Amino acid sequence: MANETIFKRYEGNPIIKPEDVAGANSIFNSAVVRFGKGYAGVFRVDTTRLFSELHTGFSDDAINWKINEKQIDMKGETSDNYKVASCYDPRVVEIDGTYYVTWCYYPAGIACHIGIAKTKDFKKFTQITQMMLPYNRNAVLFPAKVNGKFACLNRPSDPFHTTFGEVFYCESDDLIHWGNHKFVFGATSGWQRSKVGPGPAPIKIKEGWLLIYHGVRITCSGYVYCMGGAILDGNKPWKTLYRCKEYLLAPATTYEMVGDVPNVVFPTALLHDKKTNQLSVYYGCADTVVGLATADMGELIKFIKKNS
Ligand code: BMA
Repeated sequence: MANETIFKRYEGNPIIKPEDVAGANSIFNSAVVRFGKGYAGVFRVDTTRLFSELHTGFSDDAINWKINEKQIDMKGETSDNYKVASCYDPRVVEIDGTYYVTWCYYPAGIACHIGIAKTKDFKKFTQITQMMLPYNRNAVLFPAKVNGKFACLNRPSDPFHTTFGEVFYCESDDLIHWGNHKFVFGATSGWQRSKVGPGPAPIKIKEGWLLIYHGVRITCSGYVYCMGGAILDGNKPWKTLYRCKEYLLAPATTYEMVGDVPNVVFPTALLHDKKTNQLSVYYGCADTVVGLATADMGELIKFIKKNS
């Protein structure tokens, strides 16, 4: 299929559609992880009011999903405005048996920023804090502590459809107080000439951390979102060792090019099958549905290094 080099689209795409949940306008930019004998996820469901909600979902095979019709009932001291805050673009990561969800939301007017919550069972969710000050639109935790601290990649923003975007790193001892912010990388040229932001949680590899991210170019008729890949240093993840010049996936199918927001490939989750070394990336398509694409991890790492 068009523009596939390393990642190949799943032939049954899109795997999740709005008709999978009553009252949904669109389901996209969602996060899935391994959970028990199967898989669980936190899904961005935009309702027919065009209000964004976080819903849980479960699957035996990571392809066929049953998504909850009700939004997650968030507990915790900082969750007062959760239900009225339009919550979107979740990422989920497991650290030592606890699952952490980070997402963007608007608990105060137009000030988008980041919430963080934890769960062990995908039934009870407790918000830990509002982890980033406005304006920030994307945050994802590393799946393990880095130098003894929790670590996070994020993308500072503005209140609107930000024309800029760079990846930053920060760390925390307790998941509440975040600091020691560091610039990781910014926009360059071509498909990633306008802005970049972190995608799914990075995966630890021999060379460091494998990061899948989104890159945007602004064109005469709007923003075009593609997927890219980089390898960050293992101990100093703010140092970029390799960054692929080629995109890994660009909008080319009807479901990626046509939807509420055309021309969007927005990666938010990545599963690694250690037995087969296969990577499965879950990505939002045109802000309307969820797509799946797979790649061999060894091939991908070779490709990123060769085209860096
Ligand atoms: C980003 C986020 C995503 C969305 C994308 C394209 O800034 O808002 O939710 O997929 O824009 O519209």
